[in-house]
Amino acid sequence: MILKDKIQEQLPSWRERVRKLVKEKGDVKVGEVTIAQVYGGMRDVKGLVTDISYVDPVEGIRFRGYTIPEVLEKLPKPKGAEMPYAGGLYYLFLVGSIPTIEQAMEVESEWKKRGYVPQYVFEAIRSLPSDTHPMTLFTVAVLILQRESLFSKQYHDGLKKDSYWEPMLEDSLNLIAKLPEIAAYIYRLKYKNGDIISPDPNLDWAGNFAHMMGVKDPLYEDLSRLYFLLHSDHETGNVSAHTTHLVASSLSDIYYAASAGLSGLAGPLHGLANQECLSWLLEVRDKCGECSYDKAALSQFAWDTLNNGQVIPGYGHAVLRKTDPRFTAQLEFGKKYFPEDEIFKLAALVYDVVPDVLREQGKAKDPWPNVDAISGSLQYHFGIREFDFYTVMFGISRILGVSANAVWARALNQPIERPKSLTTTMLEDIAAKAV
Ligand code: CMX
Repeated sequence: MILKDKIQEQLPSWRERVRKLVKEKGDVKVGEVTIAQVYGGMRDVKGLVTDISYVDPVEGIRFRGYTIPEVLEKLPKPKGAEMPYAGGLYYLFLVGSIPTIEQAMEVESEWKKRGYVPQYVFEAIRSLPSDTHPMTLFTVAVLILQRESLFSKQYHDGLKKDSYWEPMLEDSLNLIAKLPEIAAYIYRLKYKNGDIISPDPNLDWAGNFAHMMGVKDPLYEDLSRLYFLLHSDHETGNVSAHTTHLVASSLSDIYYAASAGLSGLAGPLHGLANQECLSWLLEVRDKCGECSYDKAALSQFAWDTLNNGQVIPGYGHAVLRKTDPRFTAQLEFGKKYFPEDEIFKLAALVYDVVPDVLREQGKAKDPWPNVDAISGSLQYHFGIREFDFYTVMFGISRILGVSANAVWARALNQPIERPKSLTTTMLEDIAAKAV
């Protein structure tokens, strides 16, 4: 299998590189940790490593060294499409180089071979109360697939440590292959009277999701490709990625680890912000009517939100200090295809207004939009108006990134994670000694 062969080729030199660095330079300091960081969510503490993506505070994300516009330009695309195959992106994540179209298609066909979703997954989804949040349904589905884990079986059969990554890769491919069908099933069950659409074997992984969602406009296939690419990976310090990494570090398999990551993604300060953001836009429209296109009225609405003690969803970031390039890529998509769409226009106008408001308020370190500020308005345009579902789409995409990281973490035998806690008294003592 192409991904396994390509990783295998690189492994000896990667293992040697890491071994040498830790053995010869293991005592070199990477940074210092302050009391504010200990109490402040470990912001900026440099304590993780990944070679798959890097978030530069000013420039934004790079996947394997490539910016978002470069990735969009260079990755192979289906005929007639403007957005790349997710299979090519996964190849880039795992192998580190831009694939040829044949290589991207090999990953796509691996997913196709592994796409069968066992009946018990659908039964479990159906057995939960009908008002269960779609993220809960999705997370449960990923978790119960754990009985399929090859890693767990092989580990208990005595698999050697150096080979742990191989069933981790198999599990990751098996899981990813099933995600579009599971997610679309949840959508159609909850919101379309259970009128389920079967996968189309002729479509790529992301295009098939669009098809199974039941959106007739062919442009939605390209939006799905774009969406899954943009939300996939953002270093390993964010909540969903870090949770997945932490759980997998105890040698839990990818089903356990990714379902834990999805639970973190479901929080309103993380992935759920995309649904909150659209609710906020619709509230603006409903309360202001025509005046929602008036910058002064919009600015006042933003101030009202802040004065109520709420955050403006979709704005701010723990690492970024400029407009998120993932926001820009979606803004350009909307501008190109439906610039006059009512909600898209509003989201674009909010971008002109909210950064100034946040700057004036002076609290948020980053007043600029993040990936969530606009993604919902694009979905809304295509008729996906059930906000609760938006984070599920983020989850499909995020599993591409976290699983690729999990494969490499296991290939490099990264150990169980266990940072050290202190008490407040200890911190006070440290502070007293420092003055
Ligand atoms: N609106 C209002 N206030 C905001 C704000 C926003 N969009 N962003 C930050 N702030 C406030 C914080 O709440 C914090 O206030 P307190 O000091 O009263 O606690 C202050 O500004 C400083 O926060 P920060 O250091 O700039 O930001 P953090 O690193 O703590 O948090 C984030 C980052 C994303 C959680 C925050 O900007 C936020 O809540 N944004 C809105 C929710 C959102 O869009 N989340 C999605 C992020 C992307 C993703 O993970 O999907």
